[in-house]
Amino acid sequence: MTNATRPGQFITLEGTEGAGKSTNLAFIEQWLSQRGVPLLVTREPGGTELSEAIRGLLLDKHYSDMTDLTELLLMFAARHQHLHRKILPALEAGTWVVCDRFTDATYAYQGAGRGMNPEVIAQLETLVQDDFRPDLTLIMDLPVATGQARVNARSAAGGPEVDRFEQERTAFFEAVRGAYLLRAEAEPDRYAVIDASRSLESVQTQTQAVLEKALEVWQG
Ligand code: Z5A
Repeated sequence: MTNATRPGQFITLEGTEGAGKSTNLAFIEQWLSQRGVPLLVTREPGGTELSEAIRGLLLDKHYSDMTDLTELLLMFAARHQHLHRKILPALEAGTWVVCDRFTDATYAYQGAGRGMNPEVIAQLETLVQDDFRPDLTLIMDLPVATGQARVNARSAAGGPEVDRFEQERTAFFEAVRGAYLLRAEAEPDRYAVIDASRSLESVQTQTQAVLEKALEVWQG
């Protein structure tokens, strides 16, 4: 099933830590549901029972000796299960799927962050997804320091503990951010870059403009 022939739309959200993906996801869910769009919200790594179990391994600080290739393969193992057991069946049934992170995150984190060869990532992408790609990807962009300050404030307020990725240094997240922006620049039709450093209200206004356009295109 190619992007052009599937009845549902596949939208992904990306960004560095603390960019506000979870916050914006709730807004997207509400905005689309109010317009009668059948919707499934999910996340990566995760989204199915098995993929969530793999997520547990990937985020667990206990596995500090995980090799970069193990990490990459686990990301794609979780993705194959998620794609075939949850995402594709929903899209085929005409449901829109909004996913918190997808393969752009692999290019950004495992590719630019960890230094894994992008050609190897591309081979795994083809193996796992064939030619399946998101219809639209929103990149929530903000300076790394701003995102880190938000995450620290959230932790100080009793939020979740930092995970294996959030322990990384600033340079790692700078590389991740740079990779996202390069991908958006290379394929402007698929990506929308949201200025996530702005107020919540401004982020929602930017997001709404992107969704309105997507809905218009989909309705033909
Ligand atoms: N990963 C990978 O390496 N490779 C892959 O292929 C995939 C994933 C798929 C888990 O992802 C990790 O998996 C991730 C990359 C890796 N690690 N990292 N980093 P995740 O998406 O579950 O984890 P996350 O990126 O760490 O999510 P997060 O820290 O929860 O960020 P968020 O969802 O973007 O932020 P938020 O919770 O919506 O907002 C953070 C705080 O900021 C919160 O207190 C909000 O109230 C506040 N906020 C949000 N928006 C605003 C605005 N506009 N102004 C002020 N304050 C705001």
